[in-house]
Amino acid sequence: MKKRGKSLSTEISIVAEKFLERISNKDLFVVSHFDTDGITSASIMIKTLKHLDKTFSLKIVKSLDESFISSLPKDKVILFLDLASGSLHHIEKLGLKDVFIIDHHEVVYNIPENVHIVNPELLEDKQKISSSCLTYLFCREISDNMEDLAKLALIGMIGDTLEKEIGKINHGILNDGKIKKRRGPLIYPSTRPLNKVLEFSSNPYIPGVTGNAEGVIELLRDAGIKPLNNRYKSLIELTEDEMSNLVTAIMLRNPLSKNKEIIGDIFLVSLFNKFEDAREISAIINACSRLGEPETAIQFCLELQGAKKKAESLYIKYKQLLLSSLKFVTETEKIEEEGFVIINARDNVKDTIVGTITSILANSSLYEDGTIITTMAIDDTKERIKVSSRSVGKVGRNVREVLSTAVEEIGGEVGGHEFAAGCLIPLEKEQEFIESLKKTLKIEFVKV
Ligand SMILES: [Mn+2]
Repeated sequence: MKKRGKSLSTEISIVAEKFLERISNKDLFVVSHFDTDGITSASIMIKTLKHLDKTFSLKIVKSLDESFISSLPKDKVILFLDLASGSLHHIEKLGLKDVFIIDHHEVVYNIPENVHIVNPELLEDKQKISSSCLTYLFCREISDNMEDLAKLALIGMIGDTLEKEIGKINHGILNDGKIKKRRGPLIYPSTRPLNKVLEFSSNPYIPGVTGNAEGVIELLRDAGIKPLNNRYKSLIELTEDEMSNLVTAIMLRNPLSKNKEIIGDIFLVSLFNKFEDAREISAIINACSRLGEPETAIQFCLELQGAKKKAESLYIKYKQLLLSSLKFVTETEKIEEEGFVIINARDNVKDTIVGTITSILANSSLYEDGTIITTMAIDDTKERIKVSSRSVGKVGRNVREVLSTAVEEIGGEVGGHEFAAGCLIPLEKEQEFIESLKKTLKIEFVKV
């Protein structure tokens, strides 16, 4: 596809102007993705449309497929956030008239004439930026006084694990809203008492400290950090000296770790009038959505009364669900052969967390580098299976290609990339898929 030479801001202002014109005399229907980036994008858009006194309908979806797109109202302006770049062929075929897309996923098909799209993938000066940031920049263009929404843009970046790119986006986002930044060790969350946070820290894993309350006290003593009235400071309450002593103490226990991996930017955002760790806010939003309550996630982003309590209790439930699902997949009988593992969890693992579970397994030390782990879970329609594959250590075969080959005859669209991919297959093809996947993995293994 030919790249456009324009800058991102020029693209945004052209599309924004068109958008204002179209919604001035037509109804609007917004469709957004259910992950943190999609939820924050939708929340930014909702606030902006309210500012503009524009009514609209909203739908949050796990993914786009042909039947969903065909159900969209043809007489309305449709705005897709954080998705649709891979569905342009369906949009064209189904004859949607007025379509706007703000997204950062790969653009696979030609762009139909009636589709207006903001996507850095189309530009020569391509940058890694979340849909939430794109939506924020777009909304800043169509309305005034949007600065308070910058924090949501930042949370979306973190949700899409683009935190390392945050410093590179030069659109003033970090200066706009109530955002604080501090350099320090990337242990999490930074707003809770250090002893607890260190004890449960798995990333980074600190030998002798993670899971060891006495080791934690010793480390803090070495760093010269003492409790006050029996309470330890949180990471962000530390003085510069305490912070650097803490980094040294952690590194001494973990000689393999490099300074640059342990230290990074910690972002704090003000939500419900309190500064919170942006990583934790992102995790709370993600939890609500994956438990099937994206509306709570949005209410939480909009700082509506009652939403904080609800969202936090879903977050606790989600963490428990992750633990019980992990216990299930580690203990259940699996198909294990050289180079691959297949776990058919059926309805014992929720389809929305099967990707997370597979990633945790792939990042654990349970399997050798290059092993392909595939987990299957029945989704809530009870008619489909969500399949998720990862390659351990991010080396070896391209899992997206493996899955594509395996579903060739069964049918199903594979999304993702070389080390992490997924797809949906019909439930009645369960056994056929397992056989086909085994065959593919064995052939691939011989080739390697
Ligand atoms: Mn995204």
